[in-house]
Amino acid sequence: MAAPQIILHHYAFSPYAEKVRLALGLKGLDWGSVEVAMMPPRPLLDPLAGGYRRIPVLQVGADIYCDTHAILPALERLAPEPSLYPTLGPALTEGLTYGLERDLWLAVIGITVHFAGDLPEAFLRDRKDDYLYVDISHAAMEPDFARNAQRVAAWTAWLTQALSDGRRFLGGERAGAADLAHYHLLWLMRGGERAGAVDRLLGLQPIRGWIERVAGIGQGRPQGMSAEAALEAARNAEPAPVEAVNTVPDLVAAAPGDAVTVTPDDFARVPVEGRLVAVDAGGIVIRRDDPQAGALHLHFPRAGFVVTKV
Ligand SMILES: N[C@@H](CCC(=O)N[C@@H](CS)C(=O)NCC(=O)O)C(=O)O
Repeated sequence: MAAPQIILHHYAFSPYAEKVRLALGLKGLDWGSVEVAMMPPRPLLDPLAGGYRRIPVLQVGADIYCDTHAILPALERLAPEPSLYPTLGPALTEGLTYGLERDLWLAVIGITVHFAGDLPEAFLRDRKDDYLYVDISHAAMEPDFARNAQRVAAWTAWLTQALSDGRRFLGGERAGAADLAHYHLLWLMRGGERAGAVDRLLGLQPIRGWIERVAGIGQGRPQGMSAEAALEAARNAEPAPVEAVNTVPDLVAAAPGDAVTVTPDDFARVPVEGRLVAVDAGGIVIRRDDPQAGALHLHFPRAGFVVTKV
């Protein structure tokens, strides 16, 4: 069987990866599944992602998509039907889900830790020093539990109200990215043995049918792939052509061809170096020439990333 063209670098326990696995399922795609460690070092992903350390990362040949808000639009371009954006369209869905995830992420982790107890010491240290910059041990999160629970429960109240007219998915009959972005946050909190307690806390009993429907979308057709094979696929490919352009010069003071860094402005603020190819309303593209992976285009969303000329 030919190796799939779409490759996801991910680990099982990652909620943002779950969002993308379900997007691949919604579109019924074949994909190469490269399992990475739950924390660095990730020596075979670094040549592709240039040090961007968050998971998931999507690869299509020599094009590397960092962040789910770059990954889902890329999947939509590659395989337009069925759409990830029924009813609300891509702009509104991406905008709303970006705000939702960003606002709730630490509170969702707080609720997860409340029920799950402590995670391994090395994991906690990694998340504090190099990802969240917050101590997510049980002892450190617990004083904020009531605030976190109130915040997340206010959101799940909106969610249950939205679904209370009996619609199958948030946009109506067809599932889309809005469902996935709400679901993956619940997926983290409700993991393991926690589902019953979390459902009671957040009033999720009435929407268990929706939760099961979203889970039932499945993950498409993953095919296990080695990290070496993914590197090889990048080496053997050329990045897809992109028009060199900066449509927002007042916001990003760099021209195509300039050396720049692209850095997340929230978590895991590791600068990725390259040459600017394009920046416009839709996203940021930089080129990297990597000794192991060859010429690459790295794609980032505009929201949540800073471009700096070096
Ligand atoms: N805004 C990012 C968030 C991604 C994210 O925070 N992913 C988590 C895993 S679910 C992560 O990278 N954790 C640290 C790590 O795995 O190194 C996206 O939409 O992709």
